Amino acid sequence: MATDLLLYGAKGSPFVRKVEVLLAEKGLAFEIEAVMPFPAPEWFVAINPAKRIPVLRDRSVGTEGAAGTIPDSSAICAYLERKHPSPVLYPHDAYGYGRAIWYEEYADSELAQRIGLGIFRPTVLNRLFGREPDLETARKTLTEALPPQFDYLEGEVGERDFLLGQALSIADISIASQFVNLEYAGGRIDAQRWPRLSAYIAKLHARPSFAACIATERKIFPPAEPLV
Ligand SMILES: N[C@@H](CCC(=O)N[C@@H](CS)C(=O)NCC(=O)O)C(=O)O
Repeated sequence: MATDLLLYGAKGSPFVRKVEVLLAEKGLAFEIEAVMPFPAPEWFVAINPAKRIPVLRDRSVGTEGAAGTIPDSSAICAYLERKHPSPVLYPHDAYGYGRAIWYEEYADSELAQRIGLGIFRPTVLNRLFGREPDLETARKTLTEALPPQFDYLEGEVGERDFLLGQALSIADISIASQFVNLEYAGGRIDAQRWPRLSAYIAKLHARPSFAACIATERKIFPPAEPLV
């Protein structure tokens, strides 16, 4: 076994990608074992009753059943930060730390709901599973539900490359990961209307950690027609 870290998940999940990017930024080697959650296999439900990917197994802790496993991308990333503190991806000052956790939660709930459930699933996943894409839902989400979120992020990003301080943090990784799914569905951030957000996301996606994930995933999710 070349590495202790085994990630259960599937390509295309923004939560799996979030963990992959964090692992890459920390320079940690890992293996992926494919688990599709629709529906999750029985052995997997036994280690994650939420039936969701990702789950990490640290084989230095346990190799069978639930031993050594941690479900949920946020729990996994927090675990990896504690175990492998360099480079620091959670600010150390109390306020910065609180803000980082807020942005992570915002990405995983508010953005994921709109981009994942409102755009990616009705288009990309429908096509992947041989169903008719629901473009109407996706377009409505992109043009009505997402703009207030883009306005919020445009203001938060300001002139910065990173949301918190001078360095990449879990906040940037979580947010940028959701935007990869928007691109796979043919959704774009209008750079005229949200220039800062659009440049911020583009820079993050160009980092080797994100670029490597995107290059692999592109084989499954080829460029889509623009949604609008
Ligand atoms: N809070 C979880 C969310 C994970 C999640 O929702 N994963 C999706 C795939 S992107 C899933 O497994 N969905 C299965 C389902 O909805 O049944 C995390 O951060 O890991």
